[in-house]
Amino acid sequence: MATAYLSLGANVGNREGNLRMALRLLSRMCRLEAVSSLFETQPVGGPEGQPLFYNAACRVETGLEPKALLRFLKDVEHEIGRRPGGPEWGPRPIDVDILLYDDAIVEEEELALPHPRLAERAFVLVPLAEIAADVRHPATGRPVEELRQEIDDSGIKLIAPPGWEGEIRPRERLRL
Ligand code: PH2
Ligand code: MG
Ligand code: MG
Repeated sequence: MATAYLSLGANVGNREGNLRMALRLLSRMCRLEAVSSLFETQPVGGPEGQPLFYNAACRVETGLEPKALLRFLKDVEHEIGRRPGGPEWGPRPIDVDILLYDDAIVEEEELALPHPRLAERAFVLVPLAEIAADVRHPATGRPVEELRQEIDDSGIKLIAPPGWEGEIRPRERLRL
């Protein structure tokens, strides 16, 4: 089994419902270990004026290899209504990205691990730091909490503390 950290984002439709549905579908192939708080975040990149995102992060245990996990996440996205195409970084009902997969470092066209923009993005690091503060970036060795302290988090607003995911109980309840 491997430990993976995933980022979840949505800015079309029922944003919270879509994230919750993604967590529910993930449990088909992954054991959900922890879920962060839910945040509303300013869009980074993409078309001018696109809607605000909801973002969260989770930790899973999975027997899927990285590329199989990626394909599974694409299926989850498809099931929630995501379709290929549209502008880069544009509006989407759901996006589930692999941030970290154990200590794997992968640089391939299909998949890059750790996520190449992990350390630059407040909408990733703020949720991730809640569930992975001491986890080290496999390439730089720097703990997530240290990376989180260096970024501007002014575009990130807390919507709901851990537990928002409702009846999909992760194994670890966070007390923040
Ligand atoms: N995802 C992107 C591009 N920009 N901005 C926010 N706030 N949240 C996201 O999840 C996001 C984004 C590409 O996946
Ligand atoms: Mg993404
Ligand atoms: Mg993606």
